Amino acid sequence: KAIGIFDSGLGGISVLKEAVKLMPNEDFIFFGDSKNAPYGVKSVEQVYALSNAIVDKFLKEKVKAIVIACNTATSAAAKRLRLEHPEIPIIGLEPALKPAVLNKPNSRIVVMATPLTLKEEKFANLMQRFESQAHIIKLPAPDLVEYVEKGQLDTPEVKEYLRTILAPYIDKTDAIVLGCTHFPFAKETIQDIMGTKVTIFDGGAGAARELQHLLEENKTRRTDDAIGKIKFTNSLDTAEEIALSKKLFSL
Ligand code: DGN
Repeated sequence: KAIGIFDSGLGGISVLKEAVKLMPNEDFIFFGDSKNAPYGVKSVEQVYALSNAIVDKFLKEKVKAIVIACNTATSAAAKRLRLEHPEIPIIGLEPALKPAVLNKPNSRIVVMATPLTLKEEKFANLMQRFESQAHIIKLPAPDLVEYVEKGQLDTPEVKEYLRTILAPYIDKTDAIVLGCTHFPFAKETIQDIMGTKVTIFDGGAGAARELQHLLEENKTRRTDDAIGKIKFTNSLDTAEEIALSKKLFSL
């Protein structure tokens, strides 16, 4: 059985890459809801409804686990989806604040994410856990989602946008947390702007490890060493969208 991974667009491919790296023998189906992207500026109810429809679709495809490769959908819908679908393990994504805090005591950390992720209760709880150990700043970056959706990772427009929003934090930041799965694709551009002293964290590898752990616990981890199949699907069912998905995967 395959593992279903979805995102409100193509960003979740950054998580798929980590999962494939860790478990190359598993089969994966990636579903990008690019037609409805971005989720980051929608209401909780809308994000839940869209995510629930994707979970139903994956259940029909008989996947063995589902990864919500989207911080926004995780904060808005993961809890409810898990309660409503106890028959399937559902893994979510959250901003990698913990590793950033543990990396350096009392550091100054900028968390980049969508407006919805940053204003949801889930992030407020996460922030509360760590705010006595670090100086944490929330930086919404919704336009970066749109750029990555268009395959723009280091064009002059992206650089200009990132330079503008990051300007107040240059030379005043120890770490950046990429709290949106679209953002790792622009990691190099962000690193160039912030300089090499800034450490960048994202949640993809952690989510992949959690997935592996869960499959092992459920005894559904594939044990042979065959090369797994990866299928890219998208709500914008066009050749361009699938080609862009494959390109992002190969970066
Ligand atoms: N990739 C999504 C996330 O991790 O939050 C957000 C994309 C969006 O729809 N704004």
